[in-house]
Amino acid sequence: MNVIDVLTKPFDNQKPGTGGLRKQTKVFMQENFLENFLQSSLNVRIKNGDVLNSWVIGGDGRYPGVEVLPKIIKILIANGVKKVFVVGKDLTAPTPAISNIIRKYNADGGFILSASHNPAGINGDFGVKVEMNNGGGAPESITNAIYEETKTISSYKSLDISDDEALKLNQVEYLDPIKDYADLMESMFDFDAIKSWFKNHTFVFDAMHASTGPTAIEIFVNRLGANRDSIINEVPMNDFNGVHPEPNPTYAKNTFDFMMNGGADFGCACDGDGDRNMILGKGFYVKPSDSLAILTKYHKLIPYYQNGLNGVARSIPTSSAVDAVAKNMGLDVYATPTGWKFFATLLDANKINLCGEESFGQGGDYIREKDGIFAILFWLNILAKTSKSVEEIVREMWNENGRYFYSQYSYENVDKQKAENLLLKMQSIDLNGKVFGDFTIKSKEVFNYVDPVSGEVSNNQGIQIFTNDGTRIFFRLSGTGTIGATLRLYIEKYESNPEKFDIPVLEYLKDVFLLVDEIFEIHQNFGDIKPSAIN
Ligand code: VG1
Ligand code: CO
Repeated sequence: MNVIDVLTKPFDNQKPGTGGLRKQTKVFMQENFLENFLQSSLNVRIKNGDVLNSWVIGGDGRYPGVEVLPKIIKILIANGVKKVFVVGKDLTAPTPAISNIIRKYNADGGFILSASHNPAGINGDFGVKVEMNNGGGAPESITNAIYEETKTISSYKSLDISDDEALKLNQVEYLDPIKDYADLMESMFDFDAIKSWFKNHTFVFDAMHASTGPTAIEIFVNRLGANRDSIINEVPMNDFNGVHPEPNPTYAKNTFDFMMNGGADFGCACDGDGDRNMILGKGFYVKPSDSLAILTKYHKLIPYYQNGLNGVARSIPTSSAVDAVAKNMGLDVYATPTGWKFFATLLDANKINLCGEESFGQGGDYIREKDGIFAILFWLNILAKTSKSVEEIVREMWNENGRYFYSQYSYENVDKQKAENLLLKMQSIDLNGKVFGDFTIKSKEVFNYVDPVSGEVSNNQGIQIFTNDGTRIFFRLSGTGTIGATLRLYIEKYESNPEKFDIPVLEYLKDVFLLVDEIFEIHQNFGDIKPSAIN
């Protein structure tokens, strides 16, 4: 078996985004596109002086993960990796379960073949999340260096063996991650209490035909006694059955409607790669930002957190509900840029033990990825220990702290150049003291982040505006889209009067929404567009 150098030419579009490199599947399938990116990623680690002894390959099961597996194995072994762990049947496993494998087997890194919640298949998207030895996504210093490598790469390493031979190499070990992950969850949560809860409550879990189905069956049905029928869309498919596997009211509409019509006591869903979750009560939708605040409030009910937390973190666009709860409990709160990789240093340094994002993601210090099933078990544990309903839990929090009305608006697939120009303009423009209708801009700042642990600087992570009445507006461009650009607008407004808590969120924020359109000249720039997903 000889190591060979295969000549290649650089691509100019391999800059990793919020969660790795994501492109349309057809773009990824161009000759050497994947190979270039993987070799560039390994080059950066090798140049950093890291010894790459063992490596994990996982994925959310989307096409063409299984098809490209032999190529990846050859590249890894040719680069000196001695042990390759291939995770999941048909390369299908939730990202958090893969993160757990990287940590448990002390791997030096990993490639997760996933474009997360983006649709899959030949007409969908594909992606690679580059993982570090802590089981988390590579920090910006690494992804920027990878991007530089991709601009000049001229060859990649491989082996002169067939695909079949590559799959059978004795350096390759195939792992089923489900047992390890389920054991981990069982060690963290009160499974006896949840088992009792399942005896007299109804439940639905929507796997959206993506990676979480088999893990959900093992945990909720086999270990916790949930009804087998309560796990729906559980068969993983390499195109996710054509659905957009994003667990929110728009894309998990059937489950959302079922729950809003009172279908079960508790409903939930996970995204394509299982790191996001949606939480629903009977006729009640829990906003992800509120969910993070509630997990924080009740953390002592969870055996794993019974001795308390050191601190919590949220991404900057996430609502401040968690800040209010944490303050009451005397906990530190950190605000990081969007993307789970920014939590990793805080988790590694044990400054925080729980964190989350408004985009349906929460997780903790036991791995380095967000984790849909973790958040769901956390909720079940709370329900089982308090004997309250989802709605009661949320309303109690609002009554204690006030309600942070919050919404995220995404304008998908807009002109990229125009979007980038708008962001640049908003970065430089002076808005302080400007009056728009009933609102006066109190402050406008560009969010530049200095990692409190590593000191790494990440500039231009979005624009934050406060108005005179305490409204907070955040604006950034998405880093996970694959066509055009996506503008993300986040609005938060605090309300202390309980009589107003039941005003529908979009109605409550209507005036601010119009203000945002005016400030950012959305219609002037992009014509008559509407936000295509409102979370
Ligand atoms: C989105 C979310 C962000 C999340 C990221 C990856 O990024 O806003 O909170 O961390 O997706 O999640 P962006 O740049 O499109 O806003 V996943 O489940 O796609 O790995
Ligand atoms: Co995801």
